Amino acid sequence: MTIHTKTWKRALVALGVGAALGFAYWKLAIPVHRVQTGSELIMLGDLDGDHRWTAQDLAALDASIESPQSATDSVAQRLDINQNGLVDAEDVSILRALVASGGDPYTAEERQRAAGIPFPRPRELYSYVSLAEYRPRPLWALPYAGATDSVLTWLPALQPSTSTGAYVQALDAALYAEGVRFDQAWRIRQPQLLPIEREYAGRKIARVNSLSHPADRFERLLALTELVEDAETLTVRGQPEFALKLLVFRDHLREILSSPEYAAFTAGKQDWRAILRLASGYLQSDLGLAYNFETLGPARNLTDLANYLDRAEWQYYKSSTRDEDFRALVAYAQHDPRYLRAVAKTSRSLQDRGVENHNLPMVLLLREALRIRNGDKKKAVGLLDEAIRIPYAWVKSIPREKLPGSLALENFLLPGNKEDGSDKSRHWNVFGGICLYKSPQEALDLALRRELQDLREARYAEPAMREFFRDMIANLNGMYHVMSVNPQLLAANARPQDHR
Ligand SMILES: [Ca+2]
Ligand SMILES: [Ca+2]
Ligand SMILES: [Ca+2]
Repeated sequence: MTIHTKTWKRALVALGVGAALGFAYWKLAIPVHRVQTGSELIMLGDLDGDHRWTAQDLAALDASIESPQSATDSVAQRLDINQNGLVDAEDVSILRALVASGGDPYTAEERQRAAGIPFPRPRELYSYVSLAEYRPRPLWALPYAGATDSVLTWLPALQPSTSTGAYVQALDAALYAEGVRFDQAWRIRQPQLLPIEREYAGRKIARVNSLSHPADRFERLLALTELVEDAETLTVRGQPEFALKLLVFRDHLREILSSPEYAAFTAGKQDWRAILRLASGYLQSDLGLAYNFETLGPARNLTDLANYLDRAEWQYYKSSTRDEDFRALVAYAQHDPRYLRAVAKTSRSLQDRGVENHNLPMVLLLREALRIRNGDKKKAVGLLDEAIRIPYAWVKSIPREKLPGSLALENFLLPGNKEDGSDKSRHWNVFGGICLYKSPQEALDLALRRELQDLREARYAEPAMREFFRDMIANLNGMYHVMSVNPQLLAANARPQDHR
């Protein structure tokens, strides 16, 4: 070995060691490379985003006060200056003080101190917000001019909240914000409703108003949330009449479950054929369809609902779902306060015969899926179908008897009662999807054949009969909602508003 080669070898080793040390230094000692920051700094109260507090911000505030729901989520977040989850009177007085001091937080602080009012330190007017986490919109808690003549008779008596500390306070704050939200949507939609929509809405509003017992707050909030979703997203205008008739048929299926004939069937005094004849009678009278359940055959390929769809098209819409779409939907389902309240409405086993608890959370999930997939219904249905299949292994790690009394068994995030699996949610979505890919008539036919097959396999026993009706109710809800939902409805109908 020559000296020359040795030198080369030493140099190489030195270079290697140097590179390793350099890499280690870069990796360990320079923090900026070690932590990925997933947050941004926002300037609270800067509603127009020009990094100053000026009269422009007050103008944006006034526009929000005029029409609270019209403010974007981002503006609502920056309006919550005291960061208590509410857009409240204190936020407004802080912003006014800042603007009155020429946008100088030090001057504002000095003046407020002199007047004996605690004021945020300038540094407190900035906040880091995580980009990865779901951030709920702060609740509206400022006086609302429309309250005085609202169809919600109890709204004027409800004071805007100042705190969400206690459970009851949180419910009241949510009720007030949801009430304001409904009132605004109602004023836009109400003049253009079709007679049948007006009748449904009238019944629901009467129910919300009647839930006046203090212990009924939760019920009232959910009934109100349902009304908000109806007013903001549902219309049968321009749709086949068939869609609305599906709701009438659904209501009749609920009636069958609570009928004397059904009670007689449960007691073993009535034949299963008689019960199914009640259902085929309503199919005839509500929808003009002739069905004989005693001779109705199964649909082909019953094992997988996706077989009913154009496979290539269905796969395209499902596989175009990106990982961040899933993450966004799951984050919503885990953290959105409206969804969490809706999905928390469950019953003990066998206590929700009419499947009243299931629909609202599905409506909210579909709306969020539509938002994530830019309003494309087929993509939204594909995203939901994939998401519903995500197994939540940790649910299985909790002993069954220790789980809350009621939840959709395999999937904590999904709605349903203790007896309901994720199937109801999947069918709600997929039969809705079939309405889009094929037609509501074909979706109904497939649903009937599918559920009848389950019933036949169980030899028409009562529990299977009950599930036949309950599954059909969930399917019909999905079909109606997937067809009728239009999240752009308010924007399309909005006109300059007058609250008085
Ligand atoms: Ca500004
Ligand atoms: Ca606040
Ligand atoms: Ca079934």
